Amino acid sequence: MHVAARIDCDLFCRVIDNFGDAGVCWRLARALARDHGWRVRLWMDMPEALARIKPAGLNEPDIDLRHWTTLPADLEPADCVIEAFACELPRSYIDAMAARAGGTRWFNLEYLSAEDWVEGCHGLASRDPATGLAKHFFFPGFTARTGGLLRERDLLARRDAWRADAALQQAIFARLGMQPDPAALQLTLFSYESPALVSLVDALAGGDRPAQLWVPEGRALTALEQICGQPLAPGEACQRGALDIRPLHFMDQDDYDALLWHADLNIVRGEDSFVRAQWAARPLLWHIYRQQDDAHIAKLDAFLDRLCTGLGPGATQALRAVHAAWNRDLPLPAESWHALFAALPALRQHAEAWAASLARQSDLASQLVSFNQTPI
Ligand code: TRH
Repeated sequence: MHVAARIDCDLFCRVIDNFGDAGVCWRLARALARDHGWRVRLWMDMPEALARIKPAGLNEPDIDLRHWTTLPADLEPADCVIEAFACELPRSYIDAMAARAGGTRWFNLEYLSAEDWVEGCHGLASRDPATGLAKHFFFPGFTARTGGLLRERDLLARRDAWRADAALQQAIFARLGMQPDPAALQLTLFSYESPALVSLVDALAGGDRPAQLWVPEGRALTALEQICGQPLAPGEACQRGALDIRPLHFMDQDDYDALLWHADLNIVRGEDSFVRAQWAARPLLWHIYRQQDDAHIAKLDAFLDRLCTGLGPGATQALRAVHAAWNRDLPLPAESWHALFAALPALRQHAEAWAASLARQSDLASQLVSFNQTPI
């Protein structure tokens, strides 16, 4: 019997800010290790960002977390080297890759975008001028001609099992200190600061239906403290009319998935929570990471164009209106929020179909593994 040799991988990650860089790299490392049997050395310059999303420790036998500053000058590079988000490898390491007996494969993992140009750039190579070594650009994306999205093999089965099992749900709610009210609209908030947040609070507070807004610690909770004019701490609730604001501790990444599975509307941001909200198959509002020259607006529109295909005109308009206000710092009248709340059943149905269609694509780690096997 032929036993395939295990692939060793060096995955390099620099944390620019927040948690997305660490969050994406951790998910990729875990999918490569668990789903594909790779051994991963994860080199991070700020392991403390990872510690926030894995507070109980990493506990992954095939992932070896190393601090970037401890990278030895004479390190033997791995079979496959992934540089996340153009984080720039040390010169000595690139030279060692070029000199490595048996060769090495080198990928740059790019940021996610729904824009059309991604298809033309995915898989292209550039050569290191000093050594001639090829580096391939690996673009995540939403179409078959991109590198796909991070989705571990068992994710959707775990999501569906959790949704079907009240005891599993209660276990997570108890761990997170949550008491969801079945009569209340359930929302989660993990965004950056936006002037539209105050209009959301007002619309929910003045609504006919009770609502619970679950808010993990961080920038959005701090913004809410200013809106409410009082400190908000995990474990405490703050009532404003029909709205019950529930601060939560920043939680393990896997528990955050379950929170997204639970809610009727998830307000998410950046890259990783944005993708996870899509796998939750529930309506989402995306606060995109702001870029210079408003480059993020083209990215946002490209995503909404894809997402809204096949969605009815009323729900499309409601979804676009709240995205425009939230991301362009525009005022948002209460009617626009109420239009969104009214559209939630249609948006949920659409989110289920959207997640199912995305799940027909090969996931990012599987595509990277296949790419790694193709001869250059
Ligand atoms: O934190 P983000 O804003 O991260 C990023 C970075 O800013 C990065 O520089 C930028 O390039 C990128 O966005 C686009 O948002 P994101 O990507 O959603 O990452 C958040 C991570 O935190 C994600 O892995 C989920 C995790 N998380 C937890 O583990 N526990 C929690 O309680 C919450 C709310 C999130």
